[in-house]
Amino acid sequence: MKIKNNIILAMDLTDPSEALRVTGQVIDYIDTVKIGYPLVLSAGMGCIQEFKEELQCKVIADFKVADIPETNEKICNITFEHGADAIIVHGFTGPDSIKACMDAANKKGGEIFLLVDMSHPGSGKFIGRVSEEMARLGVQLGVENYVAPATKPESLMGIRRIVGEGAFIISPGVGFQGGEATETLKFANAIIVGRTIYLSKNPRKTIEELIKILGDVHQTGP
Ligand code: NUP
Repeated sequence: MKIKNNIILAMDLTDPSEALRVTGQVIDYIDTVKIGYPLVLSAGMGCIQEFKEELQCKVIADFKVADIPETNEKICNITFEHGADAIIVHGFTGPDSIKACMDAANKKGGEIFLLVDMSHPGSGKFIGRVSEEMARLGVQLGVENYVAPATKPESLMGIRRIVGEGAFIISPGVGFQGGEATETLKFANAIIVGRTIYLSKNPRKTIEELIKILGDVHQTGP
C-alpha cells in the first residue's frame, strides 16, 4: 500500500458529518484514512463508502478482528464488500484465524494488516510479551502488512527486524500517546495520527507542520 506523505489519519470522531468535514480539511495531504468502531458504530458501515466517494481516499477498517476462522471470514467479507481497502486483524488468535482473514482479503481484492503489538501502557501485560512470536508467525504465513506501536520504539524495531525491509508497517501512537513521528518512521512505513489532527483547532495547519517535520520528501498538497 502506498500512503501519501506517510501519514494515515485515524478518524475516530463519532459524529459522521463532523468526521467527514474534518477529514476534508486535510484531504489534500493524505490519501488514507483509518476508520474504526467509534465512527462505524455510530454512523454505520455506509460511512466507509461515503468517505471513499466524497474524499477519494483509501479506507483501512480498524476492526481488530479476533475470532474463530469462520467468524473472521464473515467479518472480513462484509468489511471488504462495504468498500474497505484493508482491515486490521489481531495476531494473537493464531494461524487459522489469521489465514481466514488472508483468504477473504485475497478473494475480495483487499489487504490485511496484522496487529502484533499495541501502543497503550497495558499492552505490556500480555500482547507485548508475544509480539515477536506473532510477527514470526505473520512472516511464515506470508503476511505483508503489520501494525506496530510508535510508543515502543524497541518493540517496533524488533518487529521490523523480524518482518524484514520488504514488509509494510503502519504505526499508531504518535502525538497524544507520546510516540515521536520522525523516530517512528525510521522503522515504520507510515504513522497513524488521530487526535493530534482531528482535535486540533486548525487540522490543516497541524498536518502541514507535521509534514514539514517529516522532511516533506514525498508528495505534498497544493
Ligand atoms: O496499538 C494500537 N494503538 C492505537 O492507538 C492499535 C490501534 N489500532 N490504535 C488506534 O490508532 C486507536 O484505536 C486510534 O484509532 C489510533 C490512534 O489515535 P490517536 O492516539 O492518535 O488519537
